Amino acid sequence: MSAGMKPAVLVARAMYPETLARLQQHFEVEANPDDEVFSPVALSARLVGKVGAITTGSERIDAAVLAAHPQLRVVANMAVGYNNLDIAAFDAAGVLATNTPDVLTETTADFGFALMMATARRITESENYLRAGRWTQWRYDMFTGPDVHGATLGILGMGRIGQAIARRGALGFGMKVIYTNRSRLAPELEAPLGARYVDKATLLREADHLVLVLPYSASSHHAIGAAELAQMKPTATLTNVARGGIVDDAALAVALAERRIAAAGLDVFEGEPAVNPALLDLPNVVLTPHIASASERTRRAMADLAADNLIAALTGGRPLTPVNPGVLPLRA
Ligand code: 8YV
Repeated sequence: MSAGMKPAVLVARAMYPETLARLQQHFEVEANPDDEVFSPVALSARLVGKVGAITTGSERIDAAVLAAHPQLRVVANMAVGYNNLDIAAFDAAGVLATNTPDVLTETTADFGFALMMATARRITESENYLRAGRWTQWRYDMFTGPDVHGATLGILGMGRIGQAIARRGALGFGMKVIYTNRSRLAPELEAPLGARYVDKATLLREADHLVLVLPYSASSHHAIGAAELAQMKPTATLTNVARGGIVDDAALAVALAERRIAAAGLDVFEGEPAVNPALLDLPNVVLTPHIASASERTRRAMADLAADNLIAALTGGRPLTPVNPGVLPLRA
């Protein structure tokens, strides 16, 4: 880079114009206004000469990509989850990864709770019935489902979003909260929620509404499969606002079809945006296109935080939310 030239960065997907304008004050920005989802080959071509990138869950950056682009110093992921980034490879290459935690916690918890309620109270299923012109009379057992208030809320993955969902359930709906997590919460976090730390078998057995909010990794792949679904109550619901691949979607479709659990709410899917066709045919599943963090304000906050991280990392500042701070300070 010759003196006076701005460093080049890639913004891999379409982005708020205001965020792009801010990035352009510091960088030569290659944007993607058409919002094309790049194939690995196309992404690699776009990364030539770039020292930084803003990515989303749809771009995978692994050891091969990092090796092909040794000039790359920082990847700012516009998501709290970063399973699309191979962090061990980032560490090995000395490249910084950042994510967007905190700013989306409450918005994602709102949606997780709403999806759980829609699932339990059969909101989309009954709406489809109404829209299809099938509602001709009231009936005592029409679209009855399990209650939410007072029920047992099971949380798998009690991080920031899991705790925010638990708070809604405990304080707003009088739910009993049980949770399974890598480690037990501190007593001052557990106590106000009345939350009980249980093993996974107890969680599956006791939850009336099980909500998944854990990160995706090799160890959480198919954390909910046929064996786990078989341990749940036949009246229970399952809600996934975490990542596709944590649930075995094919096994879930079978369990829903055979009514081994009552219903499911899914915002994330294995191989999304493709959705297992077996799920599409079922009435007792609420399906949404990965929108749990999609409030206007939160998406802007995520974009701003990703941009702030990129700017800080490349202008000698301190990135706000590094995933692998061990690589700091970045090489010049
Ligand atoms: C994003 C998410 O919308 O933050 C996450 O981990 O799943 C969502 O908020 C999605 O990952 C796109 O980057």
